[in-house]
Amino acid sequence: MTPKERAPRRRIAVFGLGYVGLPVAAVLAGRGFEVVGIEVSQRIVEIVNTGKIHIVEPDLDMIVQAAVSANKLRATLIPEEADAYIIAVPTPFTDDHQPDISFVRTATHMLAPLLKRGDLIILESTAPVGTTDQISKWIKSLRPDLVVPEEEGERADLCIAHCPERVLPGSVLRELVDNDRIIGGISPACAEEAESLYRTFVRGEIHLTNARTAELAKLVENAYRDVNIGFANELSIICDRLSINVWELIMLANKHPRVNILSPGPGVGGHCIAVDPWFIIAAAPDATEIIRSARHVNERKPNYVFERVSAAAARLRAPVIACLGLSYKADIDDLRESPSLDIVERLAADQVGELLVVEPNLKQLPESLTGRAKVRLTELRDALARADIVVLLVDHRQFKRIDPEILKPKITIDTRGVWR
Ligand code: SAJ
Repeated sequence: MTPKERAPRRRIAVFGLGYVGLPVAAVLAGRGFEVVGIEVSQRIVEIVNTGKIHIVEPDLDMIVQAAVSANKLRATLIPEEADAYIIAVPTPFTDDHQPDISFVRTATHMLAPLLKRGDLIILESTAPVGTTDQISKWIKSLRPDLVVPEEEGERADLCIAHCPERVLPGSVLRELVDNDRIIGGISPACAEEAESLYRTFVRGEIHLTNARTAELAKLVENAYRDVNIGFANELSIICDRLSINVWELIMLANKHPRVNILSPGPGVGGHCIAVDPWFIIAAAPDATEIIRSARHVNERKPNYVFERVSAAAARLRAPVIACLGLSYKADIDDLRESPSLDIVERLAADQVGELLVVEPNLKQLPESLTGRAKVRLTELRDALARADIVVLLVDHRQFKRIDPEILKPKITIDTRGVWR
């Protein structure tokens, strides 16, 4: 079906109202589409339908509230018919680092019975190479009455494309609109159809390609960042050995016009950078030496920090340790794959001292730390007053404002270079 033959798209169903799906749904609703979010969590459905949000993300609450009040956005547990379907569900990995696309499969099975000629299906979730083709294959078997797109095939009943999300948690709404986008269609016509929808809210350039290239491009963006951070983390360990300040070193090296080293930290967290490189490794295990090594360097960094803190604590009789931050990065509440949480869990398990955990974005400790003796969520001021050792794990804005005088008598371990 050509664009001229079909009615304009008005209704959009977004599968998954998480860190990606909810902002996309709200932004599309703000452009006048009738958007329904399909969620497996009853709690999230209820929160969104009251115009509220279940994550910490600047300004998202305002646009969700506006979209729900205008009756342009609602959430439901049961899939509903639409003109375009956007899949924004998690794509985690299994225990042995193999990609798990079962949520994509479930979403495809949920939307397949609702499909009609002219519909558009977009995969936003980061996914291993071949997932978009796989969606097409699933639909082909579930709906033999519809012609699915094949490469170069222009006369299909459906359009299927991959528009990998690129937003940075903490700046999602700005990046959703301003970032360039890559759109990979199963056929060129699919890419163009997806582009016409994304053009309604994307101000950045939109680059069209095939689905497999778009899938790998997204994985490569995150693997590139992981390799660069791995390099910085390796430098931080070398510098500790040589008694050189790694922050000064990187700042100086970056004065070269063609050098841009990222920052070391306690490790790499989040649901993307710590996960996506494994999708490339799984696809080409014997050809991914650099990507794999960077993963290993970054995965080992929390243990390195843990050992530094343990060594400092071992020198004191009853050490009180302030652990500043639990989230995987600054100014958000997301704990997924968080190296800071990993470090605090290890310190708690080893009972290296009394742990005063400061996390301004959480109201209570995560389950893994609840009920542990000598671990409690503490206000920043109280933690700084009592601690012998202050470990900065996340560069939250509250921690950047700490008066250096307060820290002077204490042992400080600054994993982010905030107090350099
Ligand atoms: N980190 C460092 N040093 C740095 C930068 C980051 O240690 O110099 C750490 C952070 O503290 C964090 C982790 O890396 O633990 C990842 O944080 P991040 O800010 O680099 O990235 P994410 O995971 O929040 O978002 C990334 C982004 N990808 C790229 O920048 C290439 C975002 O654009 C993607 O949309 C997102 O992954 C995603 O969903 O894939």
